[in-house]
Amino acid sequence: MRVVLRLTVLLLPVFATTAPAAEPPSNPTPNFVVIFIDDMGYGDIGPFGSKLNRTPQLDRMASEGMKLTSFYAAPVCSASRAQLLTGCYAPRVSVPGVFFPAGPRGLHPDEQTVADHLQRLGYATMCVGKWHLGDQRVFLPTRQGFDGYFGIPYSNDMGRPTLEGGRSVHPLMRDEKVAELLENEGQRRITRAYTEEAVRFITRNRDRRFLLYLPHTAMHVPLFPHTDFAGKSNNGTYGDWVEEVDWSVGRVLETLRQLKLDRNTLVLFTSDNGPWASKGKAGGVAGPLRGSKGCTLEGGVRVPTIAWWPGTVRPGTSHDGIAGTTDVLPTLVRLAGGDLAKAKGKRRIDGIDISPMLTGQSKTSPRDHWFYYQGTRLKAVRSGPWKLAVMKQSLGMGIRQKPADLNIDEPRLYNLDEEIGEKTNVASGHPDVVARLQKLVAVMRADIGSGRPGPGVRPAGQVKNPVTLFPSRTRRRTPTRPGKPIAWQKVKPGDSYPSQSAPRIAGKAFHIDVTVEPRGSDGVLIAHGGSAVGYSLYIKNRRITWAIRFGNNSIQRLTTDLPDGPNTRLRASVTRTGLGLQVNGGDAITAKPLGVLGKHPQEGLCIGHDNGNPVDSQSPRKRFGGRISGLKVTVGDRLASKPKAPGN
Ligand SMILES: [Ca+2]
Repeated sequence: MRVVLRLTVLLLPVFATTAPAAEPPSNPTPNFVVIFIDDMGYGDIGPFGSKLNRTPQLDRMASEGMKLTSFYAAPVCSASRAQLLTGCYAPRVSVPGVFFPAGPRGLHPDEQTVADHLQRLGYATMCVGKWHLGDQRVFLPTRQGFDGYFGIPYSNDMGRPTLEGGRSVHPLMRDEKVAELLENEGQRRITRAYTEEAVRFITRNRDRRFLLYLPHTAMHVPLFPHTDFAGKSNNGTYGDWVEEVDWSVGRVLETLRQLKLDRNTLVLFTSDNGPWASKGKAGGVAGPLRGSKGCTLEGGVRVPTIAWWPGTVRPGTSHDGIAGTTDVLPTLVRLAGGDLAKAKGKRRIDGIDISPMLTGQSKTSPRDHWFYYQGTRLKAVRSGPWKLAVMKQSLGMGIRQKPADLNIDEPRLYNLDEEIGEKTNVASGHPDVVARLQKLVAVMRADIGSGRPGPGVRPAGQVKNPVTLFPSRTRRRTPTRPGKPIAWQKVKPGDSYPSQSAPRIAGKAFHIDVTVEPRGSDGVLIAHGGSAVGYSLYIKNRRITWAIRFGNNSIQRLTTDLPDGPNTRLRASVTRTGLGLQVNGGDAITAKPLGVLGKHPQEGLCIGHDNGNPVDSQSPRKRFGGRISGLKVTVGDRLASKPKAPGN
């Protein structure tokens, strides 16, 4: 034993001097863990400068590994996942945007994913988390190279109503079957369940080579940190969930250490797109970058990335070379000893093997340019420090401001080394650089295309009769036919009306008049909608509240004292200038609205109560015991505002 030990000690320095990447791994074909966070911004974790979110595990991961500071994903969820798994820019495989539940399309089953390649090389493969590349059976992870699957197969704001109860639920799948239907609150368990599943998979396969793909449901809105984390961070619910994700990363790395697999495992931590900034406090931040999720500014697609492989990836390092999710497939296949040129079902990919950059064999990235697609449109290209934008760009999904410098089609050139926030157009001073980058754009337009698909595009998968994963009511976003109007002079506490009969308030100004005789009773006076959108006017603890829900995590309230006296006249309103609440004809209290109700609430209108999912969870649950008279909802002009975009 002593001899062996001494030999090891003697040999170590020799490796250290001849191979700057430290000693090679004891087994040349490592395991892989790819942790893919949803909607986490460039500035959301400690290693990338966050002072708000505490991420001790990621701080340690970065101190033991390499930060990749110019690593690119795609602007939205499905596109980003297609890119990571196929090694292609998303529009090449016809996944430019986002898939919805029970849609007919998905990633084509013939595409060769990184899991397909590694499975053929003898790896155990597992996907734990958000799939989002189609929810029809032929599109599921188990048909794309993964031995097993566990997770919610699409975004956590894509719940659908069940057939019986009508409550919105999310399917938690085991392989190809729905194991459980989770209501929103059930999502609080999801990060922990994924983590435990990941730990079990690693432990079970400790004696095999494995690929664990761990695309978390977090940090996508609506935010559901576990109760152990809720309310614990310094940064609201978003910070709570970041801290839970950080805990999860720590659990995975600690499992690898305990099983002595750490020196044999490459772990990549990254995000699928930038932060959903239009969600305000419920979205993350892009740090020094401009833009957010859904756009091709750096903040939309440059993501916080860490590579960790003790003994191979040099600890505490940082690399600014251009790389992206397209490069994961060729890098992992190469490290696993595969040869893409000879691989079965060989297809053209855009990815490049970046292992020399990870292992320290190369100081530069093997990749010298990156193309920025939004949907099918080629919006920009980067080469070295230079980024050329060739079309209009937005600040991100759901952001209405259109800055003049982005809202033009003339090419704009930025030097990202000098100004990472890409604000100063230096095109006029560098016509040669502009011309060189325009040539790159022309080559790509002739291949994948821009707007229209080019010759290098392969089709998405498509099924004829898509079905929901569980028995579900058909969701009609807007009732097709108005129902029988409400006879306001006859309404009384306890009444419920179907959504079709309720006044059409989507996008419009409206006000509610009512006279109440509370008789000391709390209760909802009138409510229309539920946990998605709606309004609720209620009395609680001798206070009147006017609540408007604009989305799952977005509610605005106006509250004032209920005066003494038998009858109180109330007018609650949504107008062009804001929300208002007026008592007995006096001055209204007002607030600027967060938006307008973009769509007609699907749930019914209730008088004197709010059944099902209440609009405001803080409203009283029992029926209003006082008297109501003169109740009426009056709808006015259309407000100049667009409905909110659905989630991605
Ligand atoms: Ca996303």
